[in-house]
Amino acid sequence: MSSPSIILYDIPDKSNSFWSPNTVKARYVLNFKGLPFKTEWLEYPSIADFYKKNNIAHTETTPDGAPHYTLPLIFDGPNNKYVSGSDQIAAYLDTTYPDTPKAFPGNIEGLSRAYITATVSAIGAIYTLVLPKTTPYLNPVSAEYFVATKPPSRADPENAKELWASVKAGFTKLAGWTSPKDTFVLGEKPSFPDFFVGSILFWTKKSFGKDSEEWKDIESWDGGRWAKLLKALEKYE
Ligand SMILES: N[C@@H](CCC(=O)N[C@@H](CS)C(=O)NCC(=O)O)C(=O)O
Repeated sequence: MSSPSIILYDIPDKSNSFWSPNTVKARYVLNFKGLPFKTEWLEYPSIADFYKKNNIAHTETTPDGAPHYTLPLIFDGPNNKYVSGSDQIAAYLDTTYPDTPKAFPGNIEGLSRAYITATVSAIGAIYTLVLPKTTPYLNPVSAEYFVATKPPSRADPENAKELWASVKAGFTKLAGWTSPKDTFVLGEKPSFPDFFVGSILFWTKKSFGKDSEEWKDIESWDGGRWAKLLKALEKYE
Protein backbone atom coordinates (compact mmCIF):
# COMPACT_ATOMS: atom_id res chain seq x y z
CA MET A 1 0.00 0.00 0.00
CA SER A 2 1.36 3.42 -0.87
CA SER A 3 1.78 5.89 1.96
CA PRO A 4 -0.78 8.71 2.27
CA SER A 5 0.04 11.73 0.17
CA ILE A 6 -1.59 14.29 2.45
CA ILE A 7 0.08 15.40 5.68
CA LEU A 8 -1.89 17.02 8.48
CA TYR A 9 0.22 19.11 10.85
CA ASP A 10 -1.21 18.95 14.35
CA ILE A 11 -0.20 19.77 17.94
CA PRO A 12 0.37 16.68 20.12
CA ASP A 13 -0.76 16.14 23.66
CA LYS A 14 1.44 14.27 26.15
CA SER A 15 0.39 10.91 24.71
CA ASN A 16 0.96 11.96 21.09
CA SER A 17 -2.70 12.26 20.39
CA PHE A 18 -4.79 15.12 19.04
CA TRP A 19 -6.82 17.47 21.22
CA SER A 20 -7.10 20.84 19.47
CA PRO A 21 -10.58 21.98 18.43
CA ASN A 22 -9.05 23.73 15.43
CA THR A 23 -7.09 20.83 14.03
CA VAL A 24 -9.84 18.32 14.74
CA LYS A 25 -12.01 20.16 12.21
CA ALA A 26 -9.47 19.34 9.47
CA ARG A 27 -9.32 15.74 10.75
CA TYR A 28 -13.11 15.47 10.51
CA VAL A 29 -13.05 16.83 6.95
CA LEU A 30 -10.25 14.53 5.73
CA ASN A 31 -11.85 11.42 7.24
CA PHE A 32 -15.34 12.41 6.09
CA LYS A 33 -13.94 12.65 2.57
CA GLY A 34 -12.12 9.34 2.93
CA LEU A 35 -8.80 10.97 2.02
CA PRO A 36 -5.89 9.08 3.59
CA PHE A 37 -3.43 11.28 5.46
CA LYS A 38 -0.65 11.04 7.97
CA THR A 39 -0.15 13.28 10.98
CA GLU A 40 3.05 15.17 11.69
CA TRP A 41 3.30 16.76 15.12
CA LEU A 42 4.51 20.30 15.77
CA GLU A 43 4.70 21.83 19.23
CA TYR A 44 3.32 25.38 19.50
CA PRO A 45 6.68 27.21 19.50
CA SER A 46 7.77 25.41 16.30
CA ILE A 47 4.75 26.37 14.18
CA ALA A 48 5.98 29.80 13.06
CA ASP A 49 9.46 28.46 12.18
CA PHE A 50 7.92 25.69 10.12
CA TYR A 51 5.86 28.20 8.11
CA LYS A 52 8.86 30.45 7.53
CA LYS A 53 11.25 27.63 6.64
CA ASN A 54 8.81 26.35 3.99
CA ASN A 55 7.65 29.76 2.73
CA ILE A 56 4.04 29.04 3.64
CA ALA A 57 1.57 31.92 3.54
CA HIS A 58 -0.30 32.50 6.82
CA THR A 59 -4.12 32.62 6.83
CA GLU A 60 -4.65 34.25 10.20
CA THR A 61 -3.49 37.58 11.56
CA THR A 62 -3.23 38.77 15.17
CA PRO A 63 -5.48 41.67 16.27
CA ASP A 64 -2.60 44.10 15.58
CA GLY A 65 -2.29 42.81 12.01
CA ALA A 66 0.85 40.67 12.41
CA PRO A 67 1.00 37.20 10.81
CA HIS A 68 -0.38 34.46 13.05
CA TYR A 69 1.01 31.06 12.12
CA THR A 70 -1.56 28.44 13.02
CA LEU A 71 -2.51 24.79 12.71
CA PRO A 72 -4.26 23.02 11.11
CA LEU A 73 -2.02 23.07 8.07
CA ILE A 74 -2.02 20.38 5.39
CA PHE A 75 0.51 19.47 2.72
CA ASP A 76 -1.23 18.08 -0.33
CA GLY A 77 1.52 15.96 -1.92
CA PRO A 78 0.04 15.39 -5.41
CA ASN A 79 -0.42 19.13 -5.86
CA ASN A 80 2.70 20.13 -3.93
CA LYS A 81 0.68 22.63 -1.94
CA TYR A 82 0.38 23.77 1.66
CA VAL A 83 -3.05 24.99 2.82
CA SER A 84 -3.78 26.36 6.30
CA GLY A 85 -6.96 27.32 8.16
CA SER A 86 -9.63 24.73 8.80
CA ASP A 87 -12.29 26.29 6.59
CA GLN A 88 -9.77 27.05 3.83
CA ILE A 89 -8.61 23.41 4.00
CA ALA A 90 -12.22 22.20 3.73
CA ALA A 91 -12.93 24.47 0.75
CA TYR A 92 -9.65 23.49 -0.94
CA LEU A 93 -10.33 19.76 -0.53
CA ASP A 94 -13.92 20.20 -1.83
CA THR A 95 -12.51 21.77 -5.01
CA THR A 96 -9.38 19.65 -5.43
CA TYR A 97 -11.04 16.30 -4.74
CA PRO A 98 -14.49 16.87 -6.29
CA ASP A 99 -15.50 13.19 -6.13
CA THR A 100 -15.40 13.17 -2.32
CA PRO A 101 -18.31 14.21 -0.04
CA LYS A 102 -18.48 17.98 0.31
CA ALA A 103 -17.76 19.82 3.57
CA PHE A 104 -19.63 22.76 2.01
CA PRO A 105 -22.41 21.12 -0.04
CA GLY A 106 -24.53 23.45 -2.17
CA ASN A 107 -22.07 26.30 -1.78
CA ILE A 108 -22.80 26.88 1.92
CA GLU A 109 -19.33 28.26 2.65
CA GLY A 110 -20.61 31.79 3.37
CA LEU A 111 -23.60 30.50 5.29
CA SER A 112 -21.27 28.29 7.30
CA ARG A 113 -19.21 31.34 8.27
CA ALA A 114 -22.38 33.09 9.45
CA TYR A 115 -23.42 29.99 11.42
CA ILE A 116 -20.01 29.80 13.07
CA THR A 117 -20.04 33.51 13.98
CA ALA A 118 -23.49 33.10 15.54
CA THR A 119 -22.37 29.93 17.35
CA VAL A 120 -19.34 31.66 18.85
CA SER A 121 -21.52 34.51 19.98
CA ALA A 122 -24.00 32.06 21.59
CA ILE A 123 -21.55 29.72 23.36
CA GLY A 124 -18.30 31.72 23.35
CA ALA A 125 -18.04 31.61 27.17
CA ILE A 126 -17.03 27.96 26.83
CA TYR A 127 -13.50 28.98 25.76
CA THR A 128 -12.85 30.67 29.13
CA LEU A 129 -13.99 27.49 30.90
CA VAL A 130 -12.07 24.96 28.81
CA LEU A 131 -8.77 26.79 28.24
CA PRO A 132 -7.45 26.29 31.83
CA LYS A 133 -8.23 22.56 31.57
CA THR A 134 -6.11 22.23 28.43
CA THR A 135 -2.64 23.04 29.74
CA PRO A 136 -2.16 19.95 31.98
CA TYR A 137 -2.22 17.47 29.09
CA LEU A 138 0.10 19.41 26.77
CA ASN A 139 3.84 18.81 26.62
CA PRO A 140 5.67 21.38 28.79
CA VAL A 141 7.04 23.28 25.80
CA SER A 142 3.52 23.85 24.40
CA ALA A 143 1.92 24.28 27.83
CA GLU A 144 4.26 27.19 28.61
CA TYR A 145 3.50 28.81 25.27
CA PHE A 146 -0.22 28.28 25.78
CA VAL A 147 -0.27 29.91 29.21
CA ALA A 148 1.85 32.83 27.97
CA THR A 149 -0.24 33.53 24.86
CA LYS A 150 -3.80 32.69 25.93
CA PRO A 151 -4.52 34.67 29.12
CA PRO A 152 -7.78 32.88 30.10
CA SER A 153 -5.78 29.63 30.29
CA ARG A 154 -4.12 30.62 33.58
CA ALA A 155 -6.82 29.66 36.06
CA ASP A 156 -10.40 28.52 36.38
CA PRO A 157 -12.64 31.60 36.13
CA GLU A 158 -14.20 32.86 39.34
CA ASN A 159 -17.55 33.35 37.63
CA ALA A 160 -17.64 29.76 36.31
CA LYS A 161 -21.23 29.24 37.41
CA GLU A 162 -22.52 32.19 35.38
CA LEU A 163 -20.38 31.18 32.42
CA TRP A 164 -21.81 27.65 32.44
CA ALA A 165 -25.33 29.07 32.60
CA SER A 166 -24.59 31.23 29.57
CA VAL A 167 -23.04 28.28 27.68
CA LYS A 168 -26.08 26.13 28.44
CA ALA A 169 -28.48 28.83 27.23
CA GLY A 170 -26.29 29.29 24.14
CA PHE A 171 -26.46 25.60 23.26
CA THR A 172 -30.24 25.65 23.63
CA LYS A 173 -30.31 28.55 21.19
CA LEU A 174 -28.13 26.49 18.82
CA ALA A 175 -30.46 23.51 19.17
CA GLY A 176 -33.20 25.68 17.68
CA TRP A 177 -31.16 26.12 14.49
CA THR A 178 -31.44 22.43 13.55
CA SER A 179 -34.61 20.45 13.07
CA PRO A 180 -35.33 18.46 16.29
CA LYS A 181 -35.46 15.23 14.30
CA ASP A 182 -31.97 15.73 12.84
CA THR A 183 -28.49 15.38 14.27
CA PHE A 184 -26.87 17.51 11.58
CA VAL A 185 -27.62 21.07 10.49
CA LEU A 186 -28.42 20.03 6.92
CA GLY A 187 -30.26 16.84 7.84
CA GLU A 188 -28.80 13.53 6.76
CA LYS A 189 -25.14 14.31 6.29
CA PRO A 190 -22.68 16.32 8.37
CA SER A 191 -21.14 19.46 6.93
CA PHE A 192 -18.66 22.05 8.16
CA PRO A 193 -21.01 23.77 10.69
CA ASP A 194 -21.43 20.35 12.39
CA PHE A 195 -17.66 19.85 12.36
CA PHE A 196 -17.28 23.22 14.04
CA VAL A 197 -19.74 22.48 16.88
CA GLY A 198 -18.36 18.92 17.12
CA SER A 199 -14.82 20.24 17.50
CA ILE A 200 -15.81 22.33 20.53
CA LEU A 201 -17.64 19.38 22.08
CA PHE A 202 -14.65 17.11 21.38
CA TRP A 203 -12.23 19.52 23.06
CA THR A 204 -14.54 20.11 26.05
CA LYS A 205 -15.00 16.37 26.64
CA LYS A 206 -11.28 15.71 26.28
CA SER A 207 -10.35 18.59 28.61
CA PHE A 208 -12.80 17.95 31.45
CA GLY A 209 -12.83 14.18 31.01
CA LYS A 210 -15.63 11.90 29.85
CA ASP A 211 -16.66 11.10 33.43
CA SER A 212 -16.56 14.68 34.69
CA GLU A 213 -19.62 16.37 36.11
CA GLU A 214 -19.26 19.08 33.48
CA TRP A 215 -19.31 16.68 30.55
CA LYS A 216 -22.14 14.59 32.00
CA ASP A 217 -24.10 17.80 32.36
CA ILE A 218 -23.55 18.74 28.70
CA GLU A 219 -24.60 15.23 27.67
CA SER A 220 -27.96 15.86 29.32
CA TRP A 221 -28.63 19.20 27.66
CA ASP A 222 -31.25 19.66 24.94
CA GLY A 223 -32.49 16.09 25.02
CA GLY A 224 -28.97 14.69 24.62
CA ARG A 225 -28.44 16.16 21.18
CA TRP A 226 -24.84 17.32 21.80
CA ALA A 227 -23.73 13.91 23.00
CA LYS A 228 -25.46 12.47 19.94
CA LEU A 229 -23.72 14.89 17.58
CA LEU A 230 -20.28 14.14 19.02
CA LYS A 231 -20.95 10.40 18.86
CA ALA A 232 -22.09 10.68 15.22
CA LEU A 233 -18.83 12.45 14.32
CA GLU A 234 -16.59 10.06 16.25
CA LYS A 235 -15.94 7.94 13.17
CA TYR A 236 -14.32 10.95 11.47
CA GLU A 237 -11.87 11.74 14.31
N1 LIG B 1 -9.66 29.73 12.60
C1 LIG B 1 -8.42 29.00 12.57
C2 LIG B 1 -7.82 29.00 13.95
C3 LIG B 1 -6.50 28.25 14.01
C4 LIG B 1 -5.80 28.36 15.36
O1 LIG B 1 -5.93 29.35 16.09
N2 LIG B 1 -4.99 27.32 15.69
C5 LIG B 1 -4.24 27.27 16.91
C6 LIG B 1 -4.15 25.82 17.37
S1 LIG B 1 -5.42 25.39 18.48
C7 LIG B 1 -2.82 27.69 16.63
O2 LIG B 1 -2.17 27.12 15.78
N3 LIG B 1 -2.29 28.68 17.35
C8 LIG B 1 -0.93 29.09 17.20
C9 LIG B 1 -0.58 30.15 18.19
O3 LIG B 1 -1.38 30.44 19.09
O4 LIG B 1 0.53 30.67 18.06
C10 LIG B 1 -8.67 27.58 12.04
O5 LIG B 1 -9.79 27.06 12.28
O6 LIG B 1 -7.82 27.04 11.37
